[in-house]
Amino acid sequence: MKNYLLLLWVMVPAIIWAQAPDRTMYYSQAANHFEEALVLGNGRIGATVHGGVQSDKIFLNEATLWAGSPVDPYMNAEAYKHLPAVREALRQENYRLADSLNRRHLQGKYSESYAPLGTMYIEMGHGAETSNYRRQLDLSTAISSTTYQQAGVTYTREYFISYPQQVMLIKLSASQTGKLSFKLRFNSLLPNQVKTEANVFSASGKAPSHAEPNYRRSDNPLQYDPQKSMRFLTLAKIIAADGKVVRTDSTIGIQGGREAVIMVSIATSFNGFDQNPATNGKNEVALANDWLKKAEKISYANLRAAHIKDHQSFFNRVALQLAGRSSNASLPTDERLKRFAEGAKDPDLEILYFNFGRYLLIASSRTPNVPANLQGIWNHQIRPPWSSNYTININTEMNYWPAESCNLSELHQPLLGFLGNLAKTGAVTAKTFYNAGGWCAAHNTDIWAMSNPVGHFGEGSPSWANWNMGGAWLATHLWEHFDYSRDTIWLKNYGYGLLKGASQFCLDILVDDGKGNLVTSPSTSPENIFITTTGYKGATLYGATADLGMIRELFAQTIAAAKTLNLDADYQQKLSTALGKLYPYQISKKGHLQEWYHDWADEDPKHRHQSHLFGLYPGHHISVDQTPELAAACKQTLEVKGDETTGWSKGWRTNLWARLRDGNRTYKMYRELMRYVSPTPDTRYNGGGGAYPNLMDAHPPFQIDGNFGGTAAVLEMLVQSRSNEITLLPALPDAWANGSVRGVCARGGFVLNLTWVNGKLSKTEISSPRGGQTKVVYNGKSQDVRLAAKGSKVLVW
Ligand code: FUC
Repeated sequence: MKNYLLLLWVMVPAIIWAQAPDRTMYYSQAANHFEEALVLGNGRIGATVHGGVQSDKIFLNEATLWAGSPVDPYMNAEAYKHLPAVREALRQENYRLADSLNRRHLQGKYSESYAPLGTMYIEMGHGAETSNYRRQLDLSTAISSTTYQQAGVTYTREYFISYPQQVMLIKLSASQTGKLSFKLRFNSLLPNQVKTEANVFSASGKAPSHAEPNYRRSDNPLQYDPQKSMRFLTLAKIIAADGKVVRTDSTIGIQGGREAVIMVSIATSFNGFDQNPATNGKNEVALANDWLKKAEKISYANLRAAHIKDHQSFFNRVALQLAGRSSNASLPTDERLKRFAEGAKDPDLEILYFNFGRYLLIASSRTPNVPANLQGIWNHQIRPPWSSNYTININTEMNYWPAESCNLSELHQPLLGFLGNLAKTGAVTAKTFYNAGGWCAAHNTDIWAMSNPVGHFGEGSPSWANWNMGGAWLATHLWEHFDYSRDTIWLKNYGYGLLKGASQFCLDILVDDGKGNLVTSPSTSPENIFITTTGYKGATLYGATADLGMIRELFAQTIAAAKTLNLDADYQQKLSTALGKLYPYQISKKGHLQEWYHDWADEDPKHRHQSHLFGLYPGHHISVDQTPELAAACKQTLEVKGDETTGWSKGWRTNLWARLRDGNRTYKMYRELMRYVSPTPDTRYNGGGGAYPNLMDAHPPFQIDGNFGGTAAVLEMLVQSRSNEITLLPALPDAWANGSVRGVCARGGFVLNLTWVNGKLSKTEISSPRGGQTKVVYNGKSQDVRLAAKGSKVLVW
């Protein structure tokens, strides 16, 4: 009977629950801080809505609005001449000298910064007193709303950003005729000019031609060279059913109406990573006007319907249900989060966080060749933390961890397309810094696809500035995309060439360690500091485990890609010979996976980075079933590091524990990732990671990667896959004993629907759009599955 009721439960569509606490965020007060506000996006335009009563503040962004102009990859054209000296210092175990040479000679400029476009204010012509205030975001429609009552009148604002029409829509209404009065105003931290004409206001402005990172002291951190600066235009038009349009030099508004629609159109002059946005930019005026004109011809109801349809074509592909409804589920999201942090159960909140990650990817990753950055597309600061750039020693990659498994493969394309740009500047960096072929990228990149090591020619610590495996790591995304999609044509025409170039660079920089092993030299392990046996604390060494882990994964993938395409037999052979000679993984005296070539101590054994565990996750060459000793060493490393760390680092550890098949520890980490962090007006860099009231990841400060890491981890608990094997419920936590998931993608080109009851699979459906063969494993049993294109099958265990 109990089982029957549970089964009945998993079949009940979530739709009958009025509150939809697994896909609606709501609050009973307006947002004061960014970390409380609700974000909207169509993958290009971003908006952060505060829902204020008298004045609604909306931060606006555009994904391509960056400081800077095309990078000169030849910025340190003779750097490679110093490479032999660094290698020689390392050969002589002179780490101090190696650090100083690495720093002095093998660095380039910092990245440029993602720019805040501006803020739109809707100043309402009424008082501040309200009752029944509610502001919400429905993740299933990507529509946000603010409603409240005042003096017997109900006021409503509804906001969304249309992908099909490329404009933002805000509909304002009052329940009584004549009660709606408001005016629109705009300001920006960037130089801009506001004009009004009839019922339209326009703000045209420009981004800095150069912005210094927020951590670099400078007398002139923001420069505006008219020959280099990117331009932007924002148009806002009020379309009112009634009421009188009122206008000043800098505002437009409505007086005495009942209903009005504001249409916002934004464009920039960005014209590709290698085009000067000032002198050879796109015509942002024509673009913004064109989008506005086209959208205006369509009724609000039709714009809204088309928006929902478009959004749901992604959002509805996956559905997760977990049994149990907490009495907290009907509370405002910030309150639920606080109670959750105190230990309360709230399965719908766990689903909400998962859904929010999928929502964020749909909202931030739809602009060709422009991936979601450190803050997705939402940034209101002129010098945002870490330039809101692409930090590629973990952060950008983490943004895309859920892309394939969550059935959002198309949203991976902005990153994959960007790699084509990066490989171009990266070929110059490979030659000029390392005298190597192929292409590489270092610690950071930006919309201009800069690939050089950063640090500003000797300022940065080599521990982060000189790391050069960014291209290798990013290139693994190409194979992952193929492995999920099995799109051989894409692999042939696009992916393989980039994989080959990234592996070529690695092949060229490997050197013999004097004992017949191949190692990288010089090398660093992202952001960590070793202590040698003589007590020297440094960063530059030979053969960091992380480098070799990434190279192992990349070489194996490149070989697999070449085999799939039946190409380059000789190159395959070269790669496999090198693979066989790489310095093997070492297990330290204390039993953890050794991070350094030698068994050295760490300056900070609990450090947030754990790049040497790459082979366990996101890589695949360490696993509990195939390399149990290495997996046990990874576990020991994680035990030493502990669970308390920054947001993205928690996101990573959650996935690592899932790969170690420890469901309850994974679940514990997932809860840690969702730990309430209070919003603060200033940027805090200390304190543990978690989730802000708006569910955005707190590093702190806000950084979006942890959201995506958490979303990926949810599916990693339910399905794990390799090219030819899928494991079902590999790390199911006790807390999730009953549930179902639909639409999960697995490597090999498969899609799965699972239902489980009392911790046991009760139903498994597997399908394959292109057809394929795999082994499905559950609970120690396995079945070979072969499906024709569009074929599907129900598995019985
Ligand atoms: C790396 C991390 C930091 C931060 C920054 C954006 O440098 O070590 O924690 O996430 O990227």
